[in-house]
Amino acid sequence: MSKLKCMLWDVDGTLADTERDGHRVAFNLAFEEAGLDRRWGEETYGELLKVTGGKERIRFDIERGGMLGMSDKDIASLHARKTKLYQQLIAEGCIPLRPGVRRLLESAHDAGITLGVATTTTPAALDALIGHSLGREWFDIFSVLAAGDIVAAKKPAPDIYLHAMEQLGMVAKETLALEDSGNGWKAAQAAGLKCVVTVNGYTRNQDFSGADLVVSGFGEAAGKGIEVLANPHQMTKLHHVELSHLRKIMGA
Ligand code: XBP
Ligand code: MG
Repeated sequence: MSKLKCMLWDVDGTLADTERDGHRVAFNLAFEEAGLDRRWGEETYGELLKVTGGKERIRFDIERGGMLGMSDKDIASLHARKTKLYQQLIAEGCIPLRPGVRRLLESAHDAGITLGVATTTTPAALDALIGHSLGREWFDIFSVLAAGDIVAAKKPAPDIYLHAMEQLGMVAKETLALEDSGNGWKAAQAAGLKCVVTVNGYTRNQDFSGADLVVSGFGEAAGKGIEVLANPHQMTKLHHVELSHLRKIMGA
């Protein structure tokens, strides 16, 4: 009997590379519309990603002197506009799923594994990505969509994972997290979960010590093969990540 009963997926950076060309662009458009002279370049945004949550990221930038004199209400309305602009970008189809994501999701679903989302992003942004990049049927396939302010503390706190598991009635030893960032890995680890990390340009050099597998992507059988950055379960011939590898990580 497999020990892998549930997979909890991070969203930004894991399902799709949404940060640089999605969220960052939407933040900058919102700043421009609001008459603010702040713009987040690609490198600056990479530094700002250490702060999870869009409202929290704006507040952090204000506190370090980026945009002065904004109240919490101003931040909330600026962020609400950013979310609308992000939804429009996603609806235009500018952000595809990362390689192997759909294949792994489908094979897990076919195998009867419970699937859920555990993300920091705003529910409306999550809905846009699911609806446009994955397909509307996934609103029914995912058994939980845990997102944004539903918990008091965002990643790296474990709260969103604990919340998702509670909603599903799942326990940590049967649940695998899929993440792309150091903050996400820390959240999964603190929730007691095993975790596979699929890095991207922003997260490649972050600390994933202790993670169960760190790869450059999930890859595809027909692709050129993934780069394996950490493989503590010593799986051989890892050209792309398959469900069998994830089962092995869970111990079955
Ligand atoms: C990523 C985040 C989010 C997004 C922006 O979360 O930290 O804040 O950058 O989204 P995860 P919002 O990788 O856990 O999905 O502006 O909607 O917060
Ligand atoms: Mg992420």
